[in-house]
Amino acid sequence: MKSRIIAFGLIVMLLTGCTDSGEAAVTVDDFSGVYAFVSKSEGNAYNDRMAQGFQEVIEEVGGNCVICSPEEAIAEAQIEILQDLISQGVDSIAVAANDEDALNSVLLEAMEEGICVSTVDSDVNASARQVFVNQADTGEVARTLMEAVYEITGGSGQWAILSASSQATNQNAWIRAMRSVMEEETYQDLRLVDIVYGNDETEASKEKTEELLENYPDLKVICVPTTMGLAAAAEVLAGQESTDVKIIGLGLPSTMSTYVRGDEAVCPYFYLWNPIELGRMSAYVSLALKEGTITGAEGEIFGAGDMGSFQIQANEDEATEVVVAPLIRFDAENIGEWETLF
Ligand code: RAM
Repeated sequence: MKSRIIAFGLIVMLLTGCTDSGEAAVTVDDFSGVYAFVSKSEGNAYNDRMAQGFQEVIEEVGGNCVICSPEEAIAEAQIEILQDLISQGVDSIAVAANDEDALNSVLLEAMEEGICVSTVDSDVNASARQVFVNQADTGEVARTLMEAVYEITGGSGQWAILSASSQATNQNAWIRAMRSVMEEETYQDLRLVDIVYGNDETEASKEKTEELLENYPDLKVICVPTTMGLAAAAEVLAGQESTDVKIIGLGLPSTMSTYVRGDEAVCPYFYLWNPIELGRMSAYVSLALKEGTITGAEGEIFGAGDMGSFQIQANEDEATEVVVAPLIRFDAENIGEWETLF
């Protein structure tokens, strides 16, 4: 699988084999190390915004940043990139995982080599990384989306989910948590008829949306917890001659502004966090791991620049994480304030 690596500064030398891990002499408060960020896939503006935030922080403190993005959102492509990064001897790796299990052995190898390993946006097994930078509380994301499904359907009827890839840890965690919210009495008249996967690709997501419309004529809502999927589904619905189907989900204001405005808006409102801040937090965590301020254990506290002080928590599965921020709700009223930012 071909992968694309965007290199900065010193990394150019690393990629051409001009230096190795033994030369990266880093002492406390010395951020001259090499900090890698591996996104889920290229061509996704959300991933680019995260990478932007990561790079800003690393470069602010004088570190060297390398951003890697596979062509497709699949684990195999990330494994290849991770193996490259290990052999180049980077100091730190932050990865948004395309699979909960498949990256484990390569990440364990990285940690055995002394590389600091964290996940961001989408986790792996807790034993294969030091800490997860979680964009928002998983239960809160699930409940917020379920409440939106409830409100838009009027509390009963058919709804479906358009997800990213079927292996993505974050997507599956949100869907699992939504299923458990659905068991509550309030949601008994709602019927989840299908879950389809558009792989965070525009064309595939559009096709899956069209299939849902065709297969379920009584569908009321499609819940789309992926930025690529939400924009694609919005485009399909906006192109329909007449449809009562609405979408809700997690989206980028920059891609959704035309779809939340007006009486006929296909997406009355949607949610996200700030992906640039998420990338910035991932960088602060990478720096704190490298500096030795934290190891990834529950209760540890670290400084995240102007974002403040954060504490590592353990989630209900005992996996450690840093929860970055509450969700932001976007609608016709406030989207103008956000659409130029991300
Ligand atoms: C997509 C990706 C990402 C997810 C966002 C909401 O861009 O699937 O992992 O967190 O949407």
